[in-house]
Amino acid sequence: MFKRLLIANRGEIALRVIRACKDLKIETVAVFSEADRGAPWLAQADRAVCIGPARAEHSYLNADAILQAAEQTECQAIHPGYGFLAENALFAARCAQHGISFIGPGPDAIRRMGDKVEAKRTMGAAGLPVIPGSHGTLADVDEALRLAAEIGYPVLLKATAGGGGRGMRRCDDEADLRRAFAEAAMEAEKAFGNRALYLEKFLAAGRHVEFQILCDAFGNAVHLGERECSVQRHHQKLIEESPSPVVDAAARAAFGPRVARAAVGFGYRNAGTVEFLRASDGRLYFLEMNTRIQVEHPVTEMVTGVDLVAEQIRVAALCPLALRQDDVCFQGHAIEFRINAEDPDAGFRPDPGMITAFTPPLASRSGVRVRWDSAIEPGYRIPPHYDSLVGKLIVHASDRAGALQGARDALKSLHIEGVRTTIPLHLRILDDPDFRRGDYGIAFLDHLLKI
Ligand code: MV4
Repeated sequence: MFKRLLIANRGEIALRVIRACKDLKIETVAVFSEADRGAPWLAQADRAVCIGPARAEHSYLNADAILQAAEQTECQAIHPGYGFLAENALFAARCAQHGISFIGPGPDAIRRMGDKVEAKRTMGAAGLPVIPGSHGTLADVDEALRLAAEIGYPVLLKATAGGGGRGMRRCDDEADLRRAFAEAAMEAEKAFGNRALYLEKFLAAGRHVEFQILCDAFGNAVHLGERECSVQRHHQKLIEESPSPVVDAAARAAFGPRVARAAVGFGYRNAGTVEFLRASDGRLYFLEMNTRIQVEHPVTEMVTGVDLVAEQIRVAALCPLALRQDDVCFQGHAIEFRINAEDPDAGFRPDPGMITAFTPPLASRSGVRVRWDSAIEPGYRIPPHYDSLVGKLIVHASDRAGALQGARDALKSLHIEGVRTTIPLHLRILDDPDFRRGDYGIAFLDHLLKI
């Protein structure tokens, strides 16, 4: 096992990684930008090193500064968390060149899944269902028009180098597609430095269902079930739950192992998430793979009892998975609420500033477990330079109804003063009849907010 590990991240996920390291008896080195000097999570690490100014490009995205900090403090591994350098193949390769273990998959796997056309080809070849569309990138608008006529409108133009919904264009007819093609290519060039596009049949009224997998360096893999992540706005998830209200035990047991095998098939290792669009006919179609630990990993941890971050570190240290598929049991229901410092009444504009008062959430009933993943405390000033997540409330109970009940109590017991937060919006969602029935898709939140 590693003796010392550097955490190349901040906030709640930095604290989450520090906790896993404490359990594994690994020393921790935290890095921080000047905006995060004296931040609460830094005191939990064995050491903290400043890596540059507030702007992320000069600190949390500064590979040179992070590698230098890791070498100076003699760290054997770097955990990237999520965001920042977590899915940067070049950074993973540079860690290897420095003899440092990157806690994640190898650079080739990161690169392959970062190219959305290559990811789709890989997963399709591995037997996962993919959405009908172009086989590879489109040479020009004429190829797009020919293909769209074949598969039928509406279609969706996607950027090969995009992902997470960035650079997508829905086209309802030929005129739409003619207009959108050049624009989308230009936007993709500007945003990702790659103008390549591909095309798919547009599937309406879908749900976002993602499977968690865990693979070691020896070709062993397990799946840890799915998460339902359809409550989102502008591709920012707000609520995630496991199990999905629409995936039963038989579907999970049939589909999960296929997902895990597909990842082993191209040499994947470490934790990963495979995203699917669940169409209105109930079929799951591969969308993309995220080669990192995700914000919403705690719902899976609460349902399976597996410490995903500790497992990430173990498999990176070349420990074989101690867990076989038969050992993974799914118990009860977990739901996560992202508490962001945002104003839901102002288009979710970030609302950074001082937390003047703070009371953590409580579990008020027996049979309900509450987890609060956060690095805030009273008097903490949320800097304006990073994302607006201030904490994640995760609630577990024996069934979904119990989890929703416990969630309402917990959200009401959680007090954050000084900044606007998403807490009132969560309470409103909890009261929505469609949400309560589990009858919601990716359009749910947009509809709720328009009323
Ligand atoms: C789609 C789709 C409908 N049809 N592809 C958005 C994020 C990216 N991973 C893929 N996305 C979508 N791809 C086809 N062929 C609808 C979406 C989509 C979506 C997917 C998951 C979660 C939220 C979403 C919100 C809007 C659109």
